[in-house]
Amino acid sequence: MASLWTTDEKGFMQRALDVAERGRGRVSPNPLVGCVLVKDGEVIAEGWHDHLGGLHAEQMAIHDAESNGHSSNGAIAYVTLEPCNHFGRTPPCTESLMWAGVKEVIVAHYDPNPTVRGKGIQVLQDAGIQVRQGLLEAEAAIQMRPFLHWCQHRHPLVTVKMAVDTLGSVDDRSLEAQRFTSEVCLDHVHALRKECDAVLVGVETVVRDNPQLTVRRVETERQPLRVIIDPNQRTPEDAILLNDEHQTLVMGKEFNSLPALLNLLGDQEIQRLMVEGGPTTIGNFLDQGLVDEFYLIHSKATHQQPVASNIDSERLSSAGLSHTGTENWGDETVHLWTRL
Ligand code: AOF
Ligand code: ZN
Repeated sequence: MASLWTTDEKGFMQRALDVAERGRGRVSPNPLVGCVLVKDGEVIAEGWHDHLGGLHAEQMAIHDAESNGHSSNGAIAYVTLEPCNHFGRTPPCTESLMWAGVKEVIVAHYDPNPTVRGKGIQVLQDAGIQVRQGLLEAEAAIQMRPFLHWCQHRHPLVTVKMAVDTLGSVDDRSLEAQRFTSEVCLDHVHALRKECDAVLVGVETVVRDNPQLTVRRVETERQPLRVIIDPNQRTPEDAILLNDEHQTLVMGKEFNSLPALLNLLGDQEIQRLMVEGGPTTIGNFLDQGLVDEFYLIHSKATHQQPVASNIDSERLSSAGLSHTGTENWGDETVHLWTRL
């Protein structure tokens, strides 16, 4: 079947997806959204949802057109998410688009938010604006995956990060707790943490590493909620997690059932949870089929007294994950496994 969309149209929506990236790590629990306004085949303005509480993408694009001396009247808006039709942190984008005189709106992905669902497109059509939906929809779905996942399930997308040595070991018992991956790799880990609303470890990790679990190596305006699974109250009183200025939740034995914990986090609008625990905690998430993404970091180090990760391709596959990519993070090779 011939493509419904022209190359130019795809290019404009791709640009909307690209500008949406500027909000990454800054907009949760809202999705990343981008918008470009096109007139006579030229982009006259662009906008994105920049930070929580900031303008929505469409409104920023309309504003951008005005400040560049362009009129939005008669423009086509390419927007990665169905425009909202509700008064929330901002007034409805549907009204802004109408007032701006936009003649057509092309949408990548519908908005599954129950207060918006379907109505945004309907309202625009009722106002005589042509609307087409579905352009680069799959790409938009990947970009806003935690938001879509949370709208559907009301609990967070679970992203696991685990580093192993050449033997598949996560730690060296012969040494004090220490990092065995490169500095550049650590930068990537912090960038990934920044995209997550919460970071979880088991109490073993707190006892052994006394970690901070904050975002430090990349710029950020907020810190993730830290979560410790600690059924037997073993978190040391002087643990950094309990004594710095950031928030930590200690989950006791009533949260031995992980789905209940995920629901509780979902209620707090935690849309993406990073699990950085040791083999026991990560194994529990895997065995219960609760992992959506797994970053397996392969270091070139070899431990003297290895602690087995018990993670291999077979275990990841049987937890419902597929190998979807390989990246280099400094000296390390990272295999990404994803629930498709
Ligand atoms: C849009 N354009 O750029 C975004 C939208 O609380 P609010 O007012 O910021 O609304 C958040 C909801 O609006 C969010 O859950 C999602 O449904 C939609 N986000 N909509 O038209 C945007 N970020
Ligand atoms: Zn909006």
